[in-house]
Amino acid sequence: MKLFYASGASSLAPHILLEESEMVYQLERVNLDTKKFQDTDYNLINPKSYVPALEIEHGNILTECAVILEFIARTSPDKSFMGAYGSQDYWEQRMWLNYIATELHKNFISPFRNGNWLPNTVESKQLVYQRVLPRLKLINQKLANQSWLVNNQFSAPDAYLFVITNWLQRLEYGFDGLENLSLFDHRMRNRHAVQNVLRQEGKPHSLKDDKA
Ligand SMILES: N[C@@H](CCC(=O)N[C@@H](CS)C(=O)NCC(=O)O)C(=O)O
Repeated sequence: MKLFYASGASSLAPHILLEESEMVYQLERVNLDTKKFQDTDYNLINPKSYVPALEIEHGNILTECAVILEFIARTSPDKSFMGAYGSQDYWEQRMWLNYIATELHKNFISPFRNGNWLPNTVESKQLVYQRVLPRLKLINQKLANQSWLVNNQFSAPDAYLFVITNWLQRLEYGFDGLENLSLFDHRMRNRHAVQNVLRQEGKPHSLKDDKA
């Protein structure tokens, strides 16, 4: 399997799950400014023009972060990254994956890269925060009495949530009123696999705009 990623982008979630899985995988770093990896046009791999993408065998590409996370979970069933299909845990994990993808991920990144639909201004940054804060508070509440999102065990949506808590820091929103999320972020950073991945990925991807 080969993961196409950009440092610190949402591809961080499948990267963490791959590392946690202890499976053999390869990485291909994509430059989101040029949409190239090595000297190749990344749009040939993923015409949607974004990361993550996971090549599961030559020419067979999966996209969409939540789907890739579920695929990795299914490929390493002994790790319990997702419950058995149809179980209560499974449906809760599906709900969180969808919630993070639609309510947080896409609301979060809008203003911070050239070419996105909101200009990169102070006002945009405040608008984004107003939009995501109630959603973050809901998760903060959920984490009041448990360490992980579902059944108090690390699972696929936790890897995705870490992308968001990592962005909260990177975009300097901080964790005011979100103390349980801050503790969650610490728990994630203490995981061996997460430390490996952060070390491997290095500095966040955009050089044009440090807030991207
Ligand atoms: N719907 C996609 C969205 C992926 C996405 O927005 N990826 C961002 C990075 S977090 C990206 O590569 N954007 C392209 C760009 O910034 O040029 C998913 O859920 O995986």
